[in-house]
Amino acid sequence: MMWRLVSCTLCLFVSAQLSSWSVRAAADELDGEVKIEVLFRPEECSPKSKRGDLMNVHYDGFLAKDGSQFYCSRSDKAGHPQWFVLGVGQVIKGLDIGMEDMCPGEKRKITVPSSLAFGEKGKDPVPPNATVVFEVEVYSVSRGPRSMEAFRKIDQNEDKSLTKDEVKEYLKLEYEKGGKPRDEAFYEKIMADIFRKNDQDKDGHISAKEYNIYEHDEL
Ligand SMILES: *[C@@H]1O[C@H](CO)[C@@H](O)[C@H](O)[C@H]1NC(C)=O
Ligand SMILES: [Ca+2]
Ligand SMILES: [Ca+2]
Repeated sequence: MMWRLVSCTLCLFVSAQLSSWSVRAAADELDGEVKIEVLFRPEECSPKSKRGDLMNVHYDGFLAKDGSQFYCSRSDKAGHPQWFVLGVGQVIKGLDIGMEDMCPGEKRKITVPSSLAFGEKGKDPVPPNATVVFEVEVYSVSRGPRSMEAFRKIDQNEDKSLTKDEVKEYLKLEYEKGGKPRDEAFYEKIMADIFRKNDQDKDGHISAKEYNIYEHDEL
């Protein structure tokens, strides 16, 4: 396939930047729609992703106009798939929309108008007003963590603050419930990602406020 021929080594972006690209479209710039093409869907397609789910995904980003690649998670962070919470602005709006209802193993090509991607200004090396195309492959979809119900479940000592131990314990339970227990290194990786994205004041705890920062997004 054409897209695949573009080498991953051309990637210029790091994931820390990607997760901070929370481009929110104003109502008056919703002129384009996200186009979704399913490239592969497993026969047994569940669970299906919804807002608030923790996703583990590989994604490559290309400019629609010439197919050049500007992001590739496979060459970033030693090629580990990326973790993010769906639907809360941790990725561009177009991916939050385009990755709903996906199951592990599913692959999609998602075409995103600039208004739901990097906007009129662009974000180097993405030029202004650029339509972008993402190829995504989902590795896992797990419930939460971002709901008040989940928060209370994770917060075992009920002090309205989540420690790393509490979050890890919760993740382990979730993965064991799903019949897929993982090794310590796996959990450490997720934890690092979760705390980097959510522990805004870097005090080693996720407060209810930090956790619930996207409450207005109707999760
Ligand atoms: C981007 O699009 C806006 C709205 O159509 C337009 O005003 C602006 O000039 C464009 N910018 C560039 C660099 O093409
Ligand atoms: Ca606690
Ligand atoms: Ca904190």
